[in-house]
Amino acid sequence: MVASAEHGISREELRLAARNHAMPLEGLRWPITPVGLHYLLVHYDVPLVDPEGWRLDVSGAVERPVSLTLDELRERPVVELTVTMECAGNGRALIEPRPLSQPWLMEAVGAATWRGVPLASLLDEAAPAVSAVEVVFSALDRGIEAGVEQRYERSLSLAEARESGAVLAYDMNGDPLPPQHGFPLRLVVPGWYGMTNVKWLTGITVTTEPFGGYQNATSYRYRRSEAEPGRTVTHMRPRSLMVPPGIPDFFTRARTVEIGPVGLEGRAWSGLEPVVRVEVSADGGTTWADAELTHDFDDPFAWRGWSYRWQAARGDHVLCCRATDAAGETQPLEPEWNVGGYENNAVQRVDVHVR
Ligand SMILES: Nc1nc2c(c(=O)[nH]1)N[C@H]1C(S)=C(S)[C@@H](COP(=O)(O)O)O[C@H]1N2
Ligand SMILES: [Mo]
Repeated sequence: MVASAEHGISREELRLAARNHAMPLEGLRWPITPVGLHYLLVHYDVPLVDPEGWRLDVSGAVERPVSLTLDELRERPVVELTVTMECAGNGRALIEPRPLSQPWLMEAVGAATWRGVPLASLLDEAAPAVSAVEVVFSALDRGIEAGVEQRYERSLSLAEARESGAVLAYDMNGDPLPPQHGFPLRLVVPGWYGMTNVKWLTGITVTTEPFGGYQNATSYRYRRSEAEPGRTVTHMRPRSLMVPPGIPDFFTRARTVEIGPVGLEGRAWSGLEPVVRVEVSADGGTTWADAELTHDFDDPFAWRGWSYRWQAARGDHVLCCRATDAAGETQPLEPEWNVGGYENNAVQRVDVHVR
């Protein structure tokens, strides 16, 4: 289902947009996004979870099933990691015609420090069978999507589950997870798009068959047409964003800045390889100049800061930024259309009036 730009935003899209908020772009100023500014996406309803009755069960094709309370999880060896997380549908509302779903512009992102238990250690303890192929992560939230009633569930291959550095997180930025971000426990898989990071986690099931659940087999597939099977959506493509300079117009959010030197800043990230370059354009992407990169975190999947000193001349300008990762992948100027509106990492454009 799609809508053209001239159709405007429907009531349903507006309701989704109001429930699932983005990070205001000035939030890029913080190296770790304050919790209330981190983007939010909830497919169904935020569940109310009683921590006393809650358990994490590791079961299926394992030698030793494990069932843990929250206190037992907190007593285990701790890991902490900072990751930038972005929704796979970020940029969806900028693709023409617009796929009908959560209508993100480009701010469905945030960075947080997660603390919890390494997934690999728990899997080792449960001892997956030699015939095991996948690990399914099951959550407490339920709903209906495209007519399919389900609980939110996603799988990883057993190798990905063991080797991706995934964490079963109970703290976000030093406090217990807030309800909307998955209390009491969520999966965090560094470098992957948001949908992989299952919130309200309660079950981990090792399987000997590939998981055919909706969120893997039907949704989150990159397809150019409804007819093709497509490929799975996995790691975040390289992307950079800037803090819009100057002051905004209330309604259009167009920017006004004073003539002379203007400090531009932002952040850049990528899910497969680290970002090695950010460039800035002041003419809508015709000419580019290198920005300076900072290295704020040792975690490879946390974003990097960038800055650039722009000599603003009187008139109207379109500012852009683009990131390149260590594999040489660069952000495109235009998005590539696909059915779900996924992986749109086209460069940001910011209209600025210099006076
Ligand atoms: N149980 C559950 N986990 C979930 C979701 C969900 O709806 N239910 N949404 C996923 C999607 S699509 C994204 S983008 C991220 C968003 O995480 P956040 O809201 O903490 O930013 O959570 C993922 N995990
Ligand atoms: Mo998402």
